[in-house]
Amino acid sequence: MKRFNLRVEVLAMVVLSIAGAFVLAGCGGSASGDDTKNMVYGSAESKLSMEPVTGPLFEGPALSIAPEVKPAPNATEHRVRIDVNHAEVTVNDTIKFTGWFFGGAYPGPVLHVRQGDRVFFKMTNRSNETVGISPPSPHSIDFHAAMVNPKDKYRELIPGATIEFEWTANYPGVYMYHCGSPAILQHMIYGMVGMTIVEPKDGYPTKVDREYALFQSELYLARLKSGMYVTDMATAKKKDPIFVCFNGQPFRHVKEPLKAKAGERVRLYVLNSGPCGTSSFHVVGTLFDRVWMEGNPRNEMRGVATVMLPSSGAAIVEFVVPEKGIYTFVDHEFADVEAGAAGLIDASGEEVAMK
Ligand SMILES: [Cu+2]
Repeated sequence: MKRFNLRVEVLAMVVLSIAGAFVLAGCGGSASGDDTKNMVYGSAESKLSMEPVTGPLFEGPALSIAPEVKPAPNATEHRVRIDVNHAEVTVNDTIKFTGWFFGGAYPGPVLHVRQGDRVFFKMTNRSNETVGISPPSPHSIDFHAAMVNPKDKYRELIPGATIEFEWTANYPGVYMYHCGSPAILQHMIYGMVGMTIVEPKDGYPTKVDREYALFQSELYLARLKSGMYVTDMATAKKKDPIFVCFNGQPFRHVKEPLKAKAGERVRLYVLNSGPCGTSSFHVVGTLFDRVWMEGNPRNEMRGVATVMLPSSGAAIVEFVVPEKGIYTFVDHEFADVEAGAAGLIDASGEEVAMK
């Protein structure tokens, strides 16, 4: 009898295991189904021209300047222009340097679209407009959010040249774009970096009260005898930045805190541009309720204190402001905090009811 029971139990376990495996396989099938079926591969060859361009350095409703994240336009096709220029940029009260920029901004404009959208992109290398500031130079763009032939779409533009190409945002996420002209390190430390946000087709699974873009990047500068500052490849090669910035300046958001209220849910699109170091992103006084690595909600972690971002890596982090206060965000690699990688979220004002 005892033996019979044992056999029944073993049999039952085998049946349950097989049934469980079928259930899991079914779930797994839907959870990890073939995303690539709905993706768009291939696009028309890029077009080059030499027509003179005037007007603003960036154009398109899908673009905004960090920390602002404008909503993705309600369209499935986006006309986007981001031109390259050379200009002087202010680092802090005493330091300026001549950099190379996308859309005249450091970091370049945030491009915000939805998964499946088509981007019709146009870029002119306008470095020939400011010969007095800095010699013209070839430039290019590399969108990490795109899946295209780099040899065609990411080709180098001589000064004055324009490129047009299109790409489809296949994956939701937060992705870097940067100049890919050699030496890439040089073009990146000159300031040729920016962020693309691709929202999931059906939106995010959470609703937030505030959202901000935080773009971390390193500056490598040397002081000349004249007192001027210039970009410095020697310290870049040693990975020894003079400044580490959120949104283009060291300690920028200490001077200009991001606003929130106690009780609110805040979403940060955090990208570590590098180009040489990692970021250990942390907000003092709270835990991340959601972390979506690379900005894709399928790559989810919960209850996270610190998120590790490689060079060019990103995450969306969300948290609830637990009570009134001022919350500091940092790269928890504290040498980077000394160099400027810290900012504030000011939630000292009125509070709202927790949802
Ligand atoms: Cu460049």
